[in-house]
Amino acid sequence: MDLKEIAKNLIKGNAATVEELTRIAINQGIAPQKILDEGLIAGMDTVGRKFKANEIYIPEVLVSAKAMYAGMNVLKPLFVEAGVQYVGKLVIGTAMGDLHDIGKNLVSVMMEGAGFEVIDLGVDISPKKFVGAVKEHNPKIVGMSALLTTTMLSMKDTIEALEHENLRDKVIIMVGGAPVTQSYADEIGADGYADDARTAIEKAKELLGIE
Ligand code: B1M
Repeated sequence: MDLKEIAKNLIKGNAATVEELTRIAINQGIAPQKILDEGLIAGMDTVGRKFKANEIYIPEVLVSAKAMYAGMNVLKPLFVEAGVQYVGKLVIGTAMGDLHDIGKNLVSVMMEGAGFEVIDLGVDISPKKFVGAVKEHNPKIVGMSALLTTTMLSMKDTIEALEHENLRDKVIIMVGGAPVTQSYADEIGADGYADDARTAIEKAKELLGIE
């Protein structure tokens, strides 16, 4: 099977077809990693580039993201069985008091598509919960998303809470969301900032020192 078919259908947002083609590819004996790389990631990569170039917009990205999940859900158990190496673990959540999750979900799915193991904590995540998640999951990266000028302030509290628990130096901290800027990221001592999901992948890889 030509894995480009999976990528093409993912770009079109045909979740059921992506799921079916992923199963067919597995049944044909194609390695899960190859299906992920040349099917799902290749498709999501194109979606990310088109989104960045304003060729497509949020609704299309979300539909493609759903298709990506449909394929990932078929592949995930095989990765767990095979013990496939992820490029790194990311714990991500929306800042305390903030219920916006569309951007955070986009970042999550794109990072997953780029080979990261993603632990998505959800919305309204307090500094205490972030600290607990770092202790529990030992991630390489902690990602925080905020859409309100009020809630972005709690990102600083989370960094301070990690410092207080001597965990700050063990993780890379990335922040993003509409009101967040590079200068705010610098001000609160985050390691990385990205203004969209595609750049978030590039930044995460750069911070981890991988291609
Ligand atoms: Co709200 N809302 N909202 N809202 N909402 C905004 C953010 C607002 C700008 C609208 C406005 O007034 N013009 C405004 C904030 C004003 C401010 O603080 N400056 C606002 C407000 C005021 C509110 C309420 C307070 C309204 C009220 O109840 N009075 C309330 C707050 C609730 C709460 O959170 N406690 C509220 C509620 C809601 C809804 C529930 C109705 C809904 C959210 C649904 C959901 O998320 N499940 C909603 C929505 C949809 C919006 C707008 C319209 C769209 C936000 C969005 O999803 N954007 C928004 C107006 C706008 O932005 N035009 C607005 C699309 C998304 C893909 O972009 O999240 O920026 P974004 O993510 C991008 C990048 O920022 C980046 O990558 C993503 C993909 O490219 N990124 C990261 C994001 N996180 C990242 C993390 C990273 C790296 C990159 O590293 C970890």
